[in-house]
Amino acid sequence: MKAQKKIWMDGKLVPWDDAKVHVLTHGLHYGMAVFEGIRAFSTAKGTAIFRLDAHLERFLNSAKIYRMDLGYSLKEIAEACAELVRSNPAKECYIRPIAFTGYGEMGLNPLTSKVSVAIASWEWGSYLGDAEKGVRATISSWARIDSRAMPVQAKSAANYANSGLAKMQALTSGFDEAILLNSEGKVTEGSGENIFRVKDGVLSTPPATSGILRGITRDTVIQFAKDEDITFYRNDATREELYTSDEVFFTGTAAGIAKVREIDGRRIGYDGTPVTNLMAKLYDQATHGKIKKYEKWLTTVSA
Ligand code: PPE
Repeated sequence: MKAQKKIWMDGKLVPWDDAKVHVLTHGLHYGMAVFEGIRAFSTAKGTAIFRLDAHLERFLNSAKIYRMDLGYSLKEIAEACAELVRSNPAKECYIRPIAFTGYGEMGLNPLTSKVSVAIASWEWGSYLGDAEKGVRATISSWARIDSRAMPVQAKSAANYANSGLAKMQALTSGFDEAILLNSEGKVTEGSGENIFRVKDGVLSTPPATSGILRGITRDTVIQFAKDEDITFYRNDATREELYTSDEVFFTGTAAGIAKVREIDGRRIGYDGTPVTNLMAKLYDQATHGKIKKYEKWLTTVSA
């Protein structure tokens, strides 16, 4: 990671190297942290953050689920993100707001800990390897956490222990990414992305109730499908339905739209990937301010 100049911490910009926490920070021990992943892109009008409000709404909802009082409004956090991007050298960047129970009290009870909020930004390139070649994925033996045990729709650090285990298993077995099934054996998502498939021209993705994080990129692709008159369903899929799909792709802020070329040794998309390609093209153009009707999704932060 290339250091930037500033990090926003509890209301002010501090030098990158000074953005530190104590080792007895409550959230580090007990997993009480919620975060976001947002991207800023270059557009003809300057640097712009993509779907900032949608990301911050999810951030506030994650905090609400965990009873964390952030002490800042959506507008205040949005302004802080903008100020941070303006202060750092990397303009096309990844933005990471995080809220966590801070230093002061130990013991499981999170209610007595003060909540800290921080925002960092840095340059983050290709996330799942070579986009042109496509991703080699595997179905994980780790099941996706169940909302009876953890609030899966909160983007909380604790949930990522599940993702991390699946990711390590995939990488050490020679794959690029894991696909997690839920406790009923239905497809949920990747370790850090949602998943879509195409069969006979029909685009589909698992419903929120399957146990996924409801992705903003997923929502963006659903909007593209509507606008392009592509038949689209939210429906459950089994592993074998993925194996026999015409196309499969991942969506996420870090990953973008990432084509899957193989799942557990079964080749996917060998007859071409027209829907994936269209979605990737629209996403690239929309994020860079090249499609008028999607300009509403961009918040320009610097000229
Ligand atoms: N599911 C999971 C589990 C997930 O982590 C992400 C984003 C998504 C779906 C897609 O959500 P969205 O970005 O709103 O389309 N993963 C973030 C964290 C990646 C990381 O390694 O850190 C991201 O892409 O920013």
